[in-house]
Amino acid sequence: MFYIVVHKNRLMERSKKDLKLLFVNPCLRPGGFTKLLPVGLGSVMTYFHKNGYKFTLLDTDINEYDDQYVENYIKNNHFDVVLAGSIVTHYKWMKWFVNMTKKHQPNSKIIIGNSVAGSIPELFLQKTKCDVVVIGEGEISAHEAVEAIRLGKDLRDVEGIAFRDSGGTITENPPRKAGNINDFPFINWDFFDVKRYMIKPMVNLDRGMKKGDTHRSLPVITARGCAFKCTFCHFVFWNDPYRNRTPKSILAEIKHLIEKYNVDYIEFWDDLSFVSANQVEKLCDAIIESGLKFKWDASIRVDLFSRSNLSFEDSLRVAKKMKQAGCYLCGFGLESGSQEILEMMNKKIDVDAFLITVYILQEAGIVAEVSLVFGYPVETKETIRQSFDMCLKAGLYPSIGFLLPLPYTVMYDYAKVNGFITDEDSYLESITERQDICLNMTKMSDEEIMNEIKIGAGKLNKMLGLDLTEETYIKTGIVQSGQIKIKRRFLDPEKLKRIKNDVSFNYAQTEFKFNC
Ligand code: B12
Ligand code: SF4
Repeated sequence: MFYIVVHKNRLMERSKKDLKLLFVNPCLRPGGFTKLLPVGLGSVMTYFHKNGYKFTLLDTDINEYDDQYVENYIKNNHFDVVLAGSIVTHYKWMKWFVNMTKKHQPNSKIIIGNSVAGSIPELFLQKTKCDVVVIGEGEISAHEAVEAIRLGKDLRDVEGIAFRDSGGTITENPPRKAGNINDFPFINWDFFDVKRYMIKPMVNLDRGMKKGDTHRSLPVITARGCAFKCTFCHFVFWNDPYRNRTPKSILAEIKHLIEKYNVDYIEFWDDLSFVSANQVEKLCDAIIESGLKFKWDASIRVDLFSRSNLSFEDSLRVAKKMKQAGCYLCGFGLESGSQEILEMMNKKIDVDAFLITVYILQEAGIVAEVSLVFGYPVETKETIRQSFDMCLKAGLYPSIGFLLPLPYTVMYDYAKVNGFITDEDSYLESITERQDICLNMTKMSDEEIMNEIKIGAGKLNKMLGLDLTEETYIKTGIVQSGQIKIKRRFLDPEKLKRIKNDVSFNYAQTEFKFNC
């Protein structure tokens, strides 16, 4: 039974079946050579589906719909609620999308999640005609907001959102406590054109693989959030404790993906997949025991082994087990070769741990992928050199990026306080990607920074025998690091400096408190 209540703003209590929902997947990189499934959106849609909702998906990414197409679609199709989410670098597009949708569908409710709105709820509601911003973890908050809209209930009772009421007042509700990560349903990829998304080129070629080889890959989230708080970083689970799924739950999802889509590669797209060697070892034991065959990659930190205070032999044993369990690549940030900058980043790593980790991974046959962040205010030519020196010692070509102050980070506040950002709205409209110098807060000119980078990247390019040109030092396209032939220096385990372990408990059961 359902009943209809006519409301001032034409909202009516409806059955779930009658409420027309549209989910929109924006295109972050038009023309991008690989298309990546939107895990967050997929998870929210799956949650709605599980709770009895039907919906339409407008996937502008895989279909490469241009803005004119999107506008025509919105003009010609009516929806009661329109939901979308994206990273904050997509602010300009999202503003356009929200205001355009409201123009054509003034009575639709618009709900926006992910960092584009959730990291700047008040600003987003001020600068757009959005009705509800979902802050942080999206599944339950978005569902409750839609339920409130459907049933004509007060949005004030929905935790984890900010909204504009009919009088135009903006209210931010109390945050929602993080959900149990093992309880969220496995993402139902059938809502997407999954086949077109899942076939990808092997970027880092492994033994026995040739250029042009592809893999069938899908993402799996094994953990939400991170146990650290670097000053340039923000992710939507920032205010939640670090949570990781049980090996049983992760493997059940992977088994399902293998059986249903015949995948052979899994991307663990976590902020931080493994915080300790113990955690990764448990998962590897479970993978090996399950007999499932697939390759995978994961996000780790430079101190994966050292933080657990493992001996060199034990670290290598764990890394070899990772390889045996299918680990193909581990990505991590050295960020800088300067200890002073690492401290300003609140990175809590020791530069020396980097060389040891790279060595251990490579000895085990795992591709190590490292990223650097240039452009902290105290960056100098010397510190840039120090960063490249570390990469030269390790024999690794890094992913090169620049400090891109994003809302809800210490460096964003720094940029505001020091007058680098005076108008947030126009700053956010102007930012692109970390591969571009969007805001230079150093004492060097852009040219000076770039020249120093060219020198360091040039040396690496030569040493590693890559065919990069000055134009592709930063936007490399594909660096086939699996093909790089370098002579590895052997490090003496006795002489390795280790960071004393300060974390030896299960992060999944821990609430972290941070000072910054
Ligand atoms: C995959 C990925 C990408 C892919 C995106 C592919 C895609 N289709 O999603 C690519 C490679 C394109 C990408 C690019 C960039 N990325 Co990225 N990326 C990730 C990564 C590894 C996984 C994202 C993910 O799946 N998360 C898991 C899901 C469960 O979380 P979620 O997406 O946040 O979703 C939750 C909420 O946000 C919300 N939500 C999400 N969508 C929606 C939609 C609706 C309707 C609602 C209501 C709620 C909602 O609910 C979800 C479930 O709780 C994250 C790290 C991470 N683990 O989050 C970084 C991350 C999102 N990326 C980040 C950054 C910095 C970038 C870049 C700016 C880096 C760069 N090169 O400059 C670029 C942006 C490019 C651009 N053009 O703008 C930052 C985000 C920073 C920020 N403040 O937003 C992250 C958090 C990494 C980090 N720790 O720094 N990225
Ligand atoms: S940069 Fe990495 S280690 Fe630092 S807070 Fe972000 S996800 Fe965590």
